[in-house]
Amino acid sequence: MKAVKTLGQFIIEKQADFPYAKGELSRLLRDIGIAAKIVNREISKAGLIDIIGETGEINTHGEQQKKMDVYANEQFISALQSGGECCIVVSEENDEHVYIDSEISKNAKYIVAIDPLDGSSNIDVNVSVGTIFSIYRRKSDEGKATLDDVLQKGTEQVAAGYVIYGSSTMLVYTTGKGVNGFTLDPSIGEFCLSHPEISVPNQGNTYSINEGYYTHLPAGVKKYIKYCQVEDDGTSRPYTSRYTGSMIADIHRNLIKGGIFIYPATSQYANGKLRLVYECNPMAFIVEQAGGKASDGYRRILDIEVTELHQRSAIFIGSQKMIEKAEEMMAEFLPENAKWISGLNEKLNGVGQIN
Ligand code: AHM
Ligand code: MG
Repeated sequence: MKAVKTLGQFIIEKQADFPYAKGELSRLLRDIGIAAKIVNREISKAGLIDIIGETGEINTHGEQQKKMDVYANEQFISALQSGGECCIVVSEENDEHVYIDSEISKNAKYIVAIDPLDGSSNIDVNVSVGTIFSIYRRKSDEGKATLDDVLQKGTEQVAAGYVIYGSSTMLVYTTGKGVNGFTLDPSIGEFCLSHPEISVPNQGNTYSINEGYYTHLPAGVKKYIKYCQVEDDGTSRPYTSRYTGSMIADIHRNLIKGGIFIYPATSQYANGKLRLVYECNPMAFIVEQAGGKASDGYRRILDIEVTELHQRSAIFIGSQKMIEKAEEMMAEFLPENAKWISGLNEKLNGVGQIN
């Protein structure tokens, strides 16, 4: 019989990868795992309890807050508070960064950015939703951390992961040494290693984008969509289109089977919809660690300067070859303001050069 390895056992084993660490990161990951189980418990009975629907409040992005968004936010913040390893939480559900105000947490080393319930509009109709998290080491050594500690580029992440509450519940994470996935076994209440060393196929045959926005899409994206739809035996086109409205569900599928997920800038939303700090950066770190690629159409997501907590970014993420193809088409239709994209000329290598 195959031995089961729980998330807790795996985290302890992997602590040896960080010889100078004192176990705080391991405890942080464990706390996130516990909160995920609590949130999962409530989501799985969402139709039975009064947790579906809206709170009547509007969140920081002008969107209706769902009851489950608020519940998940509280659970994760409370788990991080009792763990004592995190000094600040940045959440999609809070306008400002939240200080974990306790004696043990104020000098804690880590900052956690979180989207407690991504795709929450899907909860009312029983489609997969998820939690995304990203962990940074604070820049300052001690005392009260500041916003400056929080605004770090994606390359500075020490760990990132997501939980998908789907037909089964999974936690997938990376600490920069590959990506591993754990499935929740409800009979023992533990996340168990089910997808060791996840690797994204270089090329897939699925594309995910909200084609309802077609009229508002950049010309390069329109061209790429048409490319996906054209018959071509050599490249197994046409590709299949799959878009759930839950980024985690779409990216998780592409992570396992290969594919591309695009949420571009549109003529209505110049920087796209998804948030850099707690949506794009963590997913980019995971996908890169699994051998894939993540870009805003022109440059690597993880290299983008972070200037605001709720900054938005376009994202093209998934199988390496598919992202490169989409980037090639984006480069043919550079926006007028493309000059500010540093290093773009070098990267374009002669295609669509700007002066
Ligand atoms: P949310 O964080 O408010 O749930 O929004 C993020 C979600 C993503 O999961 C999904 O890919 C996207 O919004 C769907 O947006 P749209 O309906 O514009 O296609
Ligand atoms: Mg979200």
